[in-house]
Amino acid sequence: MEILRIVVTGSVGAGKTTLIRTISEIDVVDTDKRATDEMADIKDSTTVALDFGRLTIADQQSLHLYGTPGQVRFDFMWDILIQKAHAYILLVNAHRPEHLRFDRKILHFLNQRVSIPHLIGLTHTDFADAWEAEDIAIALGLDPNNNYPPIIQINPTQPQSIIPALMNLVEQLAADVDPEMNNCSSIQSFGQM
Ligand SMILES: Nc1nc2c(ncn2[C@@H]2O[C@H](COP(=O)(O)OP(=O)(O)OP(=O)(O)O)[C@@H](O)[C@H]2O)c(=O)[nH]1
Ligand SMILES: [Mg+2]
Repeated sequence: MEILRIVVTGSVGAGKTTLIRTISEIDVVDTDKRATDEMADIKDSTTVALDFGRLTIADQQSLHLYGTPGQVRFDFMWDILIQKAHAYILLVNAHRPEHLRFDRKILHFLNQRVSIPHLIGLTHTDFADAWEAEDIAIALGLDPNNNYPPIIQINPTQPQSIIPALMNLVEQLAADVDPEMNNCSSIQSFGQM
């Protein structure tokens, strides 16, 4: 069985735990605890260590999804989780521009640590005043002349919205291993999910 470990990271309330709960085929192992500080204004609970879920994408291939905490006090978990990751998704809440500075910090940190396939998943784009992808790219410090990662809208509450993002990562991974592999069977069957 081939296991691809995918880290789902991003700031508080971006939708990391929700994404993993929505797509996982097993009961998610989560470490959400009741929020007691200023976080309580945003939502009731927050991840303090990690989330874990699994999705089988082909006969002998599955994705193991690891969600990080979003709060800065648990930032050491980003380091622990990213070391063994094959790819990662940075979820960015397009409706909370005040979190973009922190998202930029996570992105910078991860790219210093690893060089692996990744993408930016924009959440909360259903809010009328959500930021546009181009503005978020600028705020994250992405350089348009320097081939930046895919930016994909994701609604973490909807499996159909999550699958294209996961497919994109699997395709990036396959292309890294062998540029001819974009036609491999797991990608084709995954696309039909
Ligand atoms: N309307 C809307 N709600 C969303 C979207 N994405 C996530 N949510 C909601 O936002 C909240 C996000 O909560 P979590 O999934 O716990 O967020 P998290 O990123 O795990 O947060 P921490 O663990 O605290 O860092 C949930 O209530 C989701 O249902 C979206 O795209 N649109
Ligand atoms: Mg969480």
